Amino acid sequence: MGKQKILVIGAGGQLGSELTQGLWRLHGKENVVATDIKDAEGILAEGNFEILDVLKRDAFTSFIQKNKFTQVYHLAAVLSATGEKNPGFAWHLNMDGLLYVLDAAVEYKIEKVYWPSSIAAFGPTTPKQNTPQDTVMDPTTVYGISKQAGERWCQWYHEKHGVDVRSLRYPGLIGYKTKPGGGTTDYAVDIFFQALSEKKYECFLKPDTYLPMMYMDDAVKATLDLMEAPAEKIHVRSSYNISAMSFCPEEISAEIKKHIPDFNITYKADFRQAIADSWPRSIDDSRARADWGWQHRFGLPEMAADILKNLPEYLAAY
Ligand code: VAH
Repeated sequence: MGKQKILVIGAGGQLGSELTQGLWRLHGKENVVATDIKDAEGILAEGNFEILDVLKRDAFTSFIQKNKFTQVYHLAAVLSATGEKNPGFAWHLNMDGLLYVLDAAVEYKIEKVYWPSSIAAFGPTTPKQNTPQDTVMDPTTVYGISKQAGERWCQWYHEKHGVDVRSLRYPGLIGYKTKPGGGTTDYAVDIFFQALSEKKYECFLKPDTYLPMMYMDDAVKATLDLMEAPAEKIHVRSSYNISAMSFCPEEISAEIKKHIPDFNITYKADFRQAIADSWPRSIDDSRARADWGWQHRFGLPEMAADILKNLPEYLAAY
């Protein structure tokens, strides 16, 4: 593989800010261009950053043509809860944004494209436990519908145009370097910020709502491992199931209490409960483990300890 030049679209988001740092470590800061529709904040400002709106198609395509990127990580998307409040824009960004990237990959022969799918592509009739790689998918959110359709488009562009596009069906991602971004699983992000600042948290899901989750460090490693794997090992061109753990609000609260004994959680379920109830409880990711050696490292205790150790210092620094 020759000299790499990497573009990250939506670098300012929850995944983007940490994946960009992983790309700096792998390829060198000078070879990564992080972009978003608003100015860089926090650690992102320490690398190459430009304002870029993937939906401004002509300007986006010219940017791709001028910079001769070898890889594009397209992360810009509206998440599940926010998408239900603005379905038209969620479909426009999540669907048209992906198609503009895939068309640019064909036209300018971009070597590799990464696009995130989600367990939100599954729905209420999908088997809930150990959800298989290939199964019924009847998503009930605009976000989930866009992820299911996006997976089909990724496979189509690979088969019809040879685009080396790769994808992961992320579970709920938990990180501490950005505030929650409008996801249904983001209770498990916000709870840490609230536990440290207020020692209490009002959860918008019921205490026994089990969902597949993953620590951001594992999500970044899975993404880079997938993208660095030889093409002949990638047998799934829609999107790979990956998983690390499943937990419910009651369990993450108990884990936080081990570090902050007087932390208190209350529950007030809202519209996001119905979204969570439509998703799997646990995921079978044996195909990813077999094809390219996926292996998670963080369970709930390790994740909670790592976040509560690092978050205070990170908040003080940024
Ligand atoms: C959301 N964090 O809640 C995202 C994720 C599985 C959920 O895709 O919308």
